[in-house]
Amino acid sequence: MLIRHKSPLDIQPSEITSKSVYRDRRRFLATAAFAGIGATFAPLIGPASIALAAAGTKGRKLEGVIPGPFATDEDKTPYEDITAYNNFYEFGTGKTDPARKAHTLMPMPWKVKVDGAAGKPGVYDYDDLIRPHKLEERIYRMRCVEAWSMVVPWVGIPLADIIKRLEPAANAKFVAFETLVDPKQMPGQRFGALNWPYVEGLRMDEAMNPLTILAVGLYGEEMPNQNGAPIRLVVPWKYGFKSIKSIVRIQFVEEMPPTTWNMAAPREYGFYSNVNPTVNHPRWSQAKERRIGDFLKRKTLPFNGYAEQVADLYAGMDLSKFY
Ligand SMILES: Nc1nc2c(c(=O)[nH]1)N[C@H]1C(S)=C(S)[C@@H](COP(=O)(O)O)O[C@H]1N2
Ligand SMILES: [Mo]
Repeated sequence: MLIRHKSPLDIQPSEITSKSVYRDRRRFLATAAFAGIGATFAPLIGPASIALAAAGTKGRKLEGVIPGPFATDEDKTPYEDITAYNNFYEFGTGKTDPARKAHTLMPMPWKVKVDGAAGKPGVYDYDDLIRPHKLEERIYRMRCVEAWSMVVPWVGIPLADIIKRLEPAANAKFVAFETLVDPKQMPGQRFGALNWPYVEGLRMDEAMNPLTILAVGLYGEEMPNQNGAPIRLVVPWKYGFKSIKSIVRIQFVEEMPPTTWNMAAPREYGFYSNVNPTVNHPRWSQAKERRIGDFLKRKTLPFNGYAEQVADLYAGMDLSKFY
């Protein structure tokens, strides 16, 4: 295993302060031990160079990122956890599979097909889809249906801005998304853990809500493969599985589209999948969650704490029925 060396002069203060040096240090020590580097050397290296050594494999910095309108001030989950503990069944069902295996995904060049009831259908290059927009940082709480959560500084674009450019027709009531299918790049697709492609969908008003983004990075850097490079959805008031990764198709449709987890287990996962502490999963409680890195659990909030922004979307709906 190689450790990439960088001059200590290259380091940006933000690289040290925005990420957990402690985690970097742990990771470096593990790497050093694995590489057969005497652990006795580690204490001689200052925290900055330790962070640098661990930073060797991180993505490229994204330019021109502006602060977005929504940013929780809770502690951000360290980069190392956001990129090491993932659900991305295209690379296996284990939480560490994506980090270990997603290097075979080739996020560039990348094309997204836009079809259905759109005034501007077509096959868009990543650049055509993304470049006309300003990149924003959105620091969101993310809540997995498995009752763990993270705080992620995403970089992305309001989905509403992209949808407006694609000119959906009046009869477009839902937006459907699809993930890439290519077992060469996504070895987990050789197995039938789920039906491929992974598909998801939103009602048009959910898709147009200002909280909903198409994310292209995190911590100011390009999206790591395991987090859904190069483009993934982020819908912070819904359980994590709605936030579909590595999107290759956006389709405007009239009827509610099928969704992967609803098809896999309809009794357990509905279309809406709003975070709701009062509606338990048939096999476990949803009242609490463990924030990655915390010891104690915390209470889960209705709509994951975003009720003020989104509760109106569901006025008059029985959310125990439309789960
Ligand atoms: N294509 C695809 N998208 C996916 C998944 C997946 O298996 N395949 N897992 C989902 C689930 S269950 C969660 S919790 C989030 C995890 O995102 P993260 O790894 O960036 O934290 O991705 C979601 N998007
Ligand atoms: Mo999830």
